[in-house]
Amino acid sequence: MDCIFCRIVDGDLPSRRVYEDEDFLAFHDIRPIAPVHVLIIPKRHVESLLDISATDELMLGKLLVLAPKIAVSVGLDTGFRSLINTGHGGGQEVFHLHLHVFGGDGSYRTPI
Ligand code: DGP
Repeated sequence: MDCIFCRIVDGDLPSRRVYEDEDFLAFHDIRPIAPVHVLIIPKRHVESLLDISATDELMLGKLLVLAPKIAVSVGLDTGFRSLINTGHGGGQEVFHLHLHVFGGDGSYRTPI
């Protein structure tokens, strides 16, 4: 399996990290759609929301609890948008679950 985000977790590919703990990593998106655009990922490889089960409830809850903390830490203290693309039909490009957190000028519209 060759997963770009697993390689970022392992440090084999560079990224601009903004947060890391035992289970999660957050880093700036390489193709930002807003002035600030970060991705939050579980370190464990999960392809998408199509592949999760009840055993992932804690991980998904932690992901959402982390999002505002990380958003504020990168300057999005007045709010942010969040997005999860799921599967080919949902426009997902990288098949390692990630939450987009972006914002910064409030002048853009919902991208999809
Ligand atoms: P999605 O369509 O939801 O799968 O979005 C994937 C995002 O990942 C896209 O906004 C660009 C970003 N991305 C792809 N490859 C890399 C990479 O190597 N490094 C970083 N930082 N971001 C990447």
